[in-house]
Amino acid sequence: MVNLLEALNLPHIDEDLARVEGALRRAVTAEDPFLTEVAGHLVHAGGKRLRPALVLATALTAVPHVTDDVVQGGVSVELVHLGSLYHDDVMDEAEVRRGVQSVNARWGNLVAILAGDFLLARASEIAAGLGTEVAALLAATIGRLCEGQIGELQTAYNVERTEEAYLQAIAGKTAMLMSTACRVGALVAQLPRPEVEALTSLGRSFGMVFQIVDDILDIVETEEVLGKPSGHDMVEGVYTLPVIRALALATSGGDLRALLGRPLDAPEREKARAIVRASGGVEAAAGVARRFADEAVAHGRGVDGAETLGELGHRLIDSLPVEAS
Ligand code: GRG
Repeated sequence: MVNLLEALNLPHIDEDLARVEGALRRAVTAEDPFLTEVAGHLVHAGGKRLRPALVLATALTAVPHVTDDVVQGGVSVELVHLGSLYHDDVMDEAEVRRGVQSVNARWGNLVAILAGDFLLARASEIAAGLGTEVAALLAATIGRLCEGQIGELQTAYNVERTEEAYLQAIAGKTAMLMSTACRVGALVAQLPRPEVEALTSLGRSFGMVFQIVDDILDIVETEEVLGKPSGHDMVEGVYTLPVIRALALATSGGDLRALLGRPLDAPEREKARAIVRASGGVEAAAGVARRFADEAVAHGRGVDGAETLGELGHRLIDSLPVEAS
């Protein structure tokens, strides 16, 4: 998989992300040492820091150097992301996240939920320091994440899940925060309104690509490459775009429909993955992702210095082990 931070090709990315890292660690420090440990757990575990990098990248289209406000913008979006991961892992009963034991597995659901709330509170506090518009944006983003996740829950194990329902769910659960990251960078760097809007749309389109690619990888990649069991979405009843496309095809749809609609054991999961891989559904999903990547390029053309950022979705699709159809 392509390294997106490298693909952004920012001149001082290591130094700038080191500043984000310092501020992030300070932001998750609580008065209580136990809460500090729990809230810092996934921060210390790593993660790509893609969303703060998007804040930096959009801001750097307007300003020559990353300011402290841009750093704080990056911290606030990463904190929302972290808070959502804490809650998501409770919902999924996940054991592992970012290569370490998940917070819920280590300390239980109650602690994980409260620590997730704490991260969201810190995100809100930091956003408020960046102005009313950023504060309102972060609040609206948290709401959209919840809506996206609820949409996904409502269609769990539903073999009639529509492509529209899928796209709406991922727009909320993933693309909104990528879009917000780009908007925060643009707002804090005080770009003119048309550029703010173009970068917001760019982030949204890129976020759609990011999630579709993630959903494709769950079907096509091995557990070793993913660092988690593949086919997990189907096991959990989350029928993503390659599956929705395979279900719609006459050749694969019937066999797949007979398997899905309920939890799967390991042999059933492998059978379902094989059907989807052979169906052409993966290539069709990559084709949809490519259209969102094209949209991102078009939005990037509206902003001087955003060409590389606009191309990021294409870099991701190029790294897939399948061709788009
Ligand atoms: C309370 C904010 C809040 C949300 C509640 C649980 C929930 C609603 C939403 C979950 C949304 C979710 C987990 C979406 C998936 C997002 C995603 C693509 C995660 C993986 O992102 P990466 O690959 O992860 O950037 P790293 O670990 O590298 O940061």
